[in-house]
Amino acid sequence: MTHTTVTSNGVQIPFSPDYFGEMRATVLATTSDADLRARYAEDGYVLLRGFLPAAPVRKMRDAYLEMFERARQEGTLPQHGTKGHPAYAFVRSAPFRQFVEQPVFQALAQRLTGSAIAPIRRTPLRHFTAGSKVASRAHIDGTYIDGSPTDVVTVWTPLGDCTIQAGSLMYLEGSHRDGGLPSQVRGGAPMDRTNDVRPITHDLKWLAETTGRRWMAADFAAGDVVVHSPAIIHATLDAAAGERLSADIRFRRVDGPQDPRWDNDWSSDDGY
Ligand SMILES: O=C(O)CCC(=O)C(=O)O
Repeated sequence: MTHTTVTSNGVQIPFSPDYFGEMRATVLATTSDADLRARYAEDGYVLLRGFLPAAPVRKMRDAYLEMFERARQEGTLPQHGTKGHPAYAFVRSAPFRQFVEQPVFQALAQRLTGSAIAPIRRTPLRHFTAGSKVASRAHIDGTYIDGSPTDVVTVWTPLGDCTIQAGSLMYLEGSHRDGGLPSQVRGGAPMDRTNDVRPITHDLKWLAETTGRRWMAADFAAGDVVVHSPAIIHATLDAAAGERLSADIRFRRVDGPQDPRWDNDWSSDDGY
């Protein structure tokens, strides 16, 4: 961790131990199911280094970026993830579907929940272009998906290396254990997008100071994944070092709530 200041949606946050902590990694092979679940409950996330071989992850990245570059050069880029955008076609393509349907993802979600689980078809592909001051605002997934924390798990999968400088995902320490937090801070939180009530804030420095919690961050390499609870507040930094790509691969308990919209492929304007 060598940077002194980082930004999210253009807002600066000092890269210091007052604001940031280092995520801890879990070694799947040497961790029992009970310990894995205990850690997930305690941290609200489980970071798994080298969960996938790096080469197929990089292949996904390259395949998408090739489509994206072609469309960019042709000048035919609609809003990210809408019909006609490469991300829209990509999440519907056979290689991407094969990638997200790898049995290891479902087996992981099963181990973590200890229940029968089913995949959620809708798989967002996030792409923040290099140098753009645009990032995921602080939010909990529970706002976007119907389901209680134990019912849905997200396997956040960076498509390629994703260092802190490149816009890594971060978690507000222990925030999943305080369910009242989002509504407590919402009223007074700075917000750059007033027409959307779902994010909590784009000002990650403000949120850390207001809650007295640090952002837990890590430099990710291709093949690393993080499983997170829909109750934990998370956000990303700006993509200051290259194209920033990731997929949110989700599962739900089969005996939990089911939303028919989960069965559709993602598009960024599906209102969900
Ligand atoms: O990758 C991102 O930018 C956001 C990911 C996210 O919010 C999620 O996986 O729930």
